[in-house]
This record gives sequence, C-alpha cells and structure tokens, in this order.
Amino acid sequence: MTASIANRILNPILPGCHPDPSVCRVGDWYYLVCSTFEYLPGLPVLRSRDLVRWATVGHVIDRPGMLDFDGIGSSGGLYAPTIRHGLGLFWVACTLVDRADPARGGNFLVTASDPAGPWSEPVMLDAEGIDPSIAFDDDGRVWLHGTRLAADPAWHDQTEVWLREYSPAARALVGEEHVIWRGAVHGAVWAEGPHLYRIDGRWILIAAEGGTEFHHAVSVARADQITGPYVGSPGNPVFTHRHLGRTSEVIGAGHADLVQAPDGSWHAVMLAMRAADGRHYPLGRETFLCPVSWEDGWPVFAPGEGRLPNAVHVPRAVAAAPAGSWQPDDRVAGVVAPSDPRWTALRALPAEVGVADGGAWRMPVRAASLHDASAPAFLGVRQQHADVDVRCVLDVRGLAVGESAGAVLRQSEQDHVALAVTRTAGGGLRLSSDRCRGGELQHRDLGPVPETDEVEFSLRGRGYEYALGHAGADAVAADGRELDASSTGGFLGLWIGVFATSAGADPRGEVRVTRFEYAPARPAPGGR
Ligand code: 6LW
Repeated sequence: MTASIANRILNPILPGCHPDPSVCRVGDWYYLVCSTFEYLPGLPVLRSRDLVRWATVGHVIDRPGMLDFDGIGSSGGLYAPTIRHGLGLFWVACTLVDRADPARGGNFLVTASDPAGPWSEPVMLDAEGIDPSIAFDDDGRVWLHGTRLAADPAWHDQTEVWLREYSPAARALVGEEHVIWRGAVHGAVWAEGPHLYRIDGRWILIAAEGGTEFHHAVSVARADQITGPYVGSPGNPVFTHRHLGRTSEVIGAGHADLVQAPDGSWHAVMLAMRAADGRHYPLGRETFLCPVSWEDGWPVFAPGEGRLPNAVHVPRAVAAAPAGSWQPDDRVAGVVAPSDPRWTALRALPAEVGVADGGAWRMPVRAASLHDASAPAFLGVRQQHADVDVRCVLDVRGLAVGESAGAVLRQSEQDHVALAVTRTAGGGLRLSSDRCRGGELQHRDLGPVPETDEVEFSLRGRGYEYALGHAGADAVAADGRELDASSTGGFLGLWIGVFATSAGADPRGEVRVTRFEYAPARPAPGGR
C-alpha cells in the first residue's frame, strides 16, 4: 500500500460482466448488487467499508428452486436488481426475464435481515416491465417503481416509469398506479433503470436512457411529491459518454445509482464498457464509480471532468488495491478453488452441477450441451481482465465412451468457442474444437491425443485475441470482437469455463476439475 493510492479507487471498480449496479449504504457499510442473467448463484451481494475493497458476502438467489431458470435463453434471466435498506430489512427488487416468453418470470422482491443471506423466497409483483426499484418515504411507506414499454408510445421503444405503493403486510402492490416519467429527450429509447431518492425534502429521479449500448445516458428529474409531477433537469441528459465518439475507450456509460458517504460526499455507481476500438467489449458491461456533487439541487456527475475518471478519490479508504490489479479485490489471481464465490453455473447452482471434493470439483457428465438453454455440466468464471491466462486441468479417467470434456470461452448458447477431448470407442482420446457463431456450429476434429489421466487446457486472452490450447500448444483461436455483446446481441461479457457433455446420450461418466487457475497477464500501464 502506498499513501498516494490509499484513498483512490481505480475504475472499473468491478471489472468483467457486472452490469446494472445498484448500491446502498447502511451505517459504515456499502452494499452493491448487479445483474447475472442465466448464471447462478444470482445477484452477488458485495460489501465494502470504503468503496475501495469489495468482498462478495453472498448471493440473493442462492438456493435451488427460488426461481425457475430452465429453458431461459442466454441474456435472459436476472436483470437489473436494486438494493435498499428500510424498515429494518435489506430489500432487493429484480426481474426474471425470458426473452422468448414474456409471460414467464416477472418482477419480484426479496428481503433479508443480513445481506449475506438467507434472502426470502421471491414475492412476485403484479407489475410489467423491468428494472424495479424501491424507495422508502419518511412516513414509512414503501414505493416500488420500474420501467415498461409506454402504453401509447410517441416513438418506437419509448418507455414509461410506473410508481405504486407496496404493502409489506399484504406482500403486494396496492393503491393507484402513477406514470411518473417517459424519458427526458424526445425520441430517446428506453428510459430505464429508474431510482427515486428523498434528498433535501425533494424526490430525485435518476433514469438511464438511450439504450444500454453506445448511446446510453443518465437523466434526472425531481418533484415535491413522490407521485410527481416530475420536472426534468435543463441539463438532461446529465451524463453520457456518447458525445466522446468512438475514440473513447470507455463507452456506454449509464444506469446510475447514487449513494452518500458518511462524510456527506456523493458517489454514483454505473455501468460502462471498455472498448479498445470504441465498439467491442468482450468483458461486457462493467461497474464504474463516479464522483457526484450537487448544484442548484441537481446532481453533477464527474464534476469539472464530465467523464468517468480512471481513479476516483473516496473518503476514508482503508486499504489500497492489490499490486498489479485495478480490481479492489485480492481474489483475482491464482487458483480458483471450489469455495471461491466467482464460480457460476448455467441455470443451476455450482453445487448442483459439481461436488466440491477437496481442492477439486467432481462434475458428473450431463446430457445437455453448451448449445442448449438448459443446465449443462458447466462451471465457469467471468473474464475480468482484457489480458488473461487461464489454465485448467481435467482428470478425464471417468469419462465414458462418446463423452467429451473441455474448456470454453462463452458468450451464449449461440456464441462460444470450445476445445474438448472425447473418449473414443477404443478407449483413447481425440481433441476437437467447436465454434458456435449465431447458433451455427462448426466442429473440427483435431486428431488423437496421447492417452493420459489428466488433460490440460489453457485459454489466453490478449485484448480481442484469444487462443484455447491443449497441453501447452494453441489449438483454436477466437476473436473477441465476434463474441462480444455488440456483435451477438446479448447483454453479457465473456465467461471462461469447463464443461462435460454426453451430447444427448445417457450420461454415465464424470470429470474432476483438479485445477483452475486464473491470472491477469500483466498489469496494464496506468493501472487499467
Ligand atoms: C437492464 C436494462 C437494460 O435491465 O439492459 O438496456 C437490461 N438496458 O436496464 C439488462 O442488463
């Protein structure tokens, strides 16, 4: 730790796919949640005392059966949660989305007395749309609000922000509904991610608009009554990176949530993407911190600067980021043990897909493949660094004939690149690659590999260039520009994982993931 960085936090504060961040403070602690889509456990709860060092203390959706994810395609699932504290409880509101079936899922609310959990069973809300948020009035009333497509839109993809009281006793929305906001800028799509705050006797509404991509922006409005009328800031949109053009390496800034530090200073978390070419962002939408001040009753984001700073000074930081990393979290380099909270599985919990066995995962083969919107035998972690080396060792002795196991760089069912070994009828192993782009699968047999108990796979990422390898040699290349959300139409960053499949046949075998190492390749200049 050096004195010069002791009270500064480097952006992004949560690198890799951590979109739609929401934050609240209770006493000396900040709590943050973000979207996790089809990955489980869902909605990590991170805790910090100083906004600098964050630790995952739990997940909101962490028990089997809390929600039904089966068949929900990639970039569906858990969208944009909000975390708040009120009436002596922690509250999270969120939406389970099935992009193929709008009748499924919906907005829900959970509560917990300890943010580490357990969280309550979800209370489904009778409200359409996405991005629900929670506000507590001085009189103890609870108000929910969220975004949905406008009933009578003046332009394509115009949305409206609804507001309704929530009765904790009835566990339901009650009373009249109010439509309080329809976007700040004429023609701007998707006014979303609304959050209401009671500040200095007024209600402040923050909402994103312009879509979560390049034209993303933050707008603000205020009212004397929570039900409105809301008057937009004359400065709207009050924050965006879109005017910086494609030469900006950080694009798509928006979806902000405000928090006040104990010393009275204000901060916002929001999502943005690091795109070296101004367009593609394989790491996905990441969480950034932005200083906020107030002028004439309106928030000013990144005052005097107007863009997300590389480093944010925060009050009373207690420790520096680990050397060589801009993630304020020590868990970034080295072996990812089964107990590590970074592990995720698809539409099932890691503990449903694998069994922690000492330092290894024992993972029974499943019939589902990586191309199915179900729960394959897959365990993976977010790619959090543009330059990264991952090494995984699979003990394949338990693999039955016809079954495959390997490593994958994943955006979705439709878009991923995998390298695997398959047990042949003769008992040997053959190496093959699967490239899936837009749902089109290209399978390539790469020939036999020497019979061995343990197979080593590697993944190297250097900016947009990736290589998956076997036994120390590159075997298949991948282009991060083809796999990222801007090319594939998803909402996610890339994941790196291991998998095992019997490709539809009755599964009989298992693999052991004896080692999974994740290492940022090098500290980038300037700490980014
Ligand atoms: C999120 C919404 C959005 O709910 O993307 O485009 C959704 N904007 O705010 C998923 O992150």
